[in-house]
Amino acid sequence: MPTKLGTTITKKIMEEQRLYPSASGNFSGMLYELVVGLKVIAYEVNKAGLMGILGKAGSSNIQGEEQQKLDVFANTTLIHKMDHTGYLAGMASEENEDIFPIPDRHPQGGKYILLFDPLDGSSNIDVNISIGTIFSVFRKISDHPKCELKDFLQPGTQLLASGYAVYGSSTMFVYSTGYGVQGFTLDPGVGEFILSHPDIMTPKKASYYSINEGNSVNWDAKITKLVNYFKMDDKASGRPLSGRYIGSLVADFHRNLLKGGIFMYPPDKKSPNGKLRLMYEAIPLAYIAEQAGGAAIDCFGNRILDIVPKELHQRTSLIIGGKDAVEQARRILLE
Ligand code: P6P
Repeated sequence: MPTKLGTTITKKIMEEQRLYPSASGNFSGMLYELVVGLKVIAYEVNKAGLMGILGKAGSSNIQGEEQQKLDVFANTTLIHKMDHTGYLAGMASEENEDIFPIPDRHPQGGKYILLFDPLDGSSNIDVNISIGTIFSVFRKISDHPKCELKDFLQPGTQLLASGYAVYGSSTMFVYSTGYGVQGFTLDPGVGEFILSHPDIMTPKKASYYSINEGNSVNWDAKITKLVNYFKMDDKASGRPLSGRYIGSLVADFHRNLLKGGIFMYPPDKKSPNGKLRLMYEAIPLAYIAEQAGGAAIDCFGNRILDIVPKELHQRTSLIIGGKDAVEQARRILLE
């Protein structure tokens, strides 16, 4: 009896395309190409330790952060995988300063805009801690044939899709096109992403809180009060929560999404506007969180998806996770 392969991502993308009778198939095609790029990154990440591509690349990104060899590989892979598909008008990467309009030598007229953090948490690569790729897709809104900055500086409410790959004990691909959150696990033998976590809903009850407590000396009093709230002993409300923080946003977010939790990266003296990137980290994950029944705000209580970006590499504070815990955080921060 042949083993049942299960629902492939190709099948799921086609199912969602059928929800749009007039769909051209370009959006599906763009997602297929992106998934292939993620498989290439997963393959490289999973054998990095054997192929001498761990370690520093000897360069820095636009953020001034030291790049790992795999950062550069992942970034290059996504750009070269996606630039000639004809589906995109342009791309932007957390690793690069400017937007990347599709070069004239490639098919023009793409309707979609792709943004990505090619390898989030890459400082964890050399110690075999899970890392990930985060992406988001918008529709091109500018009239000019070539994409413009305004095509990228759209609020999360305009997202067509977002998601992430997490390269861990297995490689998972989690995404949403607005019809809930679907989780796929890569079957390395077949090379296919198989639907393993259909219609993910994040538990209302948080089990974990995630924050870098090493920054506590730099927090303001409200943040300290907020963190202490989740650490307080109050069995009736399921507290204290367990602390879990591995310094890899995708991995911390993914665990909390599945098990119930809240991730917080507040502003501090080192990062007065917050450390995380609005376009490349906060918005795509906020979309996933809300599609899974959760919530995402900044430390002023603003809904992340409502924030209209002003700069491509804008930073933000982030509180993201189960709706009850995020609402509790908003209450404490705004009292
Ligand atoms: P810290 C990785 O560099 C990253 O952008 C996120 O993946 C992660 O959550 C955060 O920074 C970790 O930052 O300051 O706690 O090391």
